[in-house]
Amino acid sequence: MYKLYNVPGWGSMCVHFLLEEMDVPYQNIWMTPEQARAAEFRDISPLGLIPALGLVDGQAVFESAAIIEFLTASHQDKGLAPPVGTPDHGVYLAWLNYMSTNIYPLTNFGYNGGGFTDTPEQAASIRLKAEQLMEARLGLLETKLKSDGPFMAGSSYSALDMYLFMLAIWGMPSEAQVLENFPSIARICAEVRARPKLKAAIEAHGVMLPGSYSYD
Ligand SMILES: N[C@@H](CCC(=O)N[C@@H](CS)C(=O)NCC(=O)O)C(=O)O
Repeated sequence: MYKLYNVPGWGSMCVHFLLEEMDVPYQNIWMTPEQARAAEFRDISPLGLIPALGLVDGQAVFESAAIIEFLTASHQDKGLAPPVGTPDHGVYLAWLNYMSTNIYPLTNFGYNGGGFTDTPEQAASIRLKAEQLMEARLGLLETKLKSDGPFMAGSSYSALDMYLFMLAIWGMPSEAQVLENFPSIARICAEVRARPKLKAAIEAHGVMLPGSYSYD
């Protein structure tokens, strides 16, 4: 059985949602931030980052995009990604990695400058720049959704929509601003929040109400 290393409101959200949507057996391991930062967790996730997914043979997959791709490829019958090896799958991977490498890290810069500075003044200016970049990079997704939607993978709901939902929850300066600026992203968020299979997990992360996530 998979083991999900899960911290409420952290990057394990998208994996938690996907596992619930796929309805595959897994053990949910709730962790505190302190447990995630403890030295022992680095045996599972080398940088001590959440999410991580324990596998049946004792190995672990880390990096959110790798976990999402691994799960959707391992359970293709669940239909939460285009079939592996098709052109649509290539495009799916491109957008998954676009979000994990170009948008997710910006959220880290929202906290104390993401570890790139020790001074509060510099952290504030890093945060401001991260907000501007997030606006532009989410804006690109909004444009894509308008031309190739209604979902991130085109005509079908997929793991990408759950990933985008997580990023919107973390939106800077706020989720409310993201939902107001980007109506197609807002529509995706509303659809993910309304998925019956996800209700319990979304509530467990405390993000059912738009704007309930806080960086503080
Ligand atoms: N590139 C990683 C980023 C993961 C990441 O930054 N996770 C944050 C939580 S959202 C974390 O574990 N931070 C550790 C900490 O705050 O100590 C991924 O996509 O999985």
